[in-house]
Amino acid sequence: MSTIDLRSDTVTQPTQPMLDAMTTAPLGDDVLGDDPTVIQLQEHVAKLLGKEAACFVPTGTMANQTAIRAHTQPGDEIITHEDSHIIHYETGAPAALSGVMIRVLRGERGQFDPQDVRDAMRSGDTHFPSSRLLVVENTHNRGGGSVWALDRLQAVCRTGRELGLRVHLDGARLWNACAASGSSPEDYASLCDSVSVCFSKGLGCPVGSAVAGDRAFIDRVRRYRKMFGGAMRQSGMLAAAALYALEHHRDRLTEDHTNARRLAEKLSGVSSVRVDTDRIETNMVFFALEGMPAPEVCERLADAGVLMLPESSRVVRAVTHMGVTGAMIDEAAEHISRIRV
Ligand code: TLP
Repeated sequence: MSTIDLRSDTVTQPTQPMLDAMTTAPLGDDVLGDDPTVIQLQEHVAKLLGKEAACFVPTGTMANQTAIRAHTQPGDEIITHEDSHIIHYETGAPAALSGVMIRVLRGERGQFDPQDVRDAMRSGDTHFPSSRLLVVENTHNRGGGSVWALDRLQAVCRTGRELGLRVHLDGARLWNACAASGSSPEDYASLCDSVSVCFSKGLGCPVGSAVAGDRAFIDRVRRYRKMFGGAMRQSGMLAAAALYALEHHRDRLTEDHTNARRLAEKLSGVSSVRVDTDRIETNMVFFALEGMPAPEVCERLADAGVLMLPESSRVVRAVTHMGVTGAMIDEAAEHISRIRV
């Protein structure tokens, strides 16, 4: 039985040309600062995001957590949406690694307005933690892969900065946001002090993320990368995959978005399925099957070779990526339509 894996866009396998780029890349020792391919990637990413410098790290989690550590002091407070990845999927790391509190904002699809940020700011009263960092996420994972409109994000970030906050963008899927909105990575990054991006999601690399920001900030990130155990040696092999993907795999992200829409449209014709096709902005589809908990839907689908993950007790998440074709989407939709409650 062949498998259709829609659990995440992290499941992709490297292509042969990507592997060729990895095995022929010139290597050094990145802890000693002389891996030429890592240096090339960091310079390229910094330029792409319009920042002074960038630091290559193994994962999106480490990108976010080194950034949080570099922006804050223990006891500080982060302001972010209640559905943020840094809250739900990073093992409590802001508390464990940076000793910070998190104050959450509510809002549709992972987004909020300048007034929400103003309302969450602490005054300088001695009782309170210090509001230090605003974290935004684009695309927003638990928001269903939603894309921030540039002007809304601009208003939110401007307000945060006027209030004296630093602003970090979790851009694990910034490439998808750009493919969907037509805005450039630099358009979004220019609104923020720091940005994390991933190469191991829609871009199809086996490993790798980066943090970008000003030079002094990136020097601190590099130090925390070492502290958190993420400084690697001949990591040019991994950086080569990222350089390859940035050049060859960004333009094709719209195919993933088309496939997500195709899945949602097929499912909207199935009477037992609840799906909002208007909410498909990038490569994620959230849907529910009436009368069946999401874990059971996923189990039934797995028996048919279709893999998805429960997003909550009722909602299932399907994510499209490089390894998924339109025919696979049709087959997955067919299996979902055959589930009987
Ligand atoms: N997201 C993963 C899981 O952790 C949920 C996924 O399958 O979607 N920021 C955002 C917005 C992310 O979606 C992710 C990964 C990360 C950070 C962390 O990246 P990694 O997995 O490389 O640590």
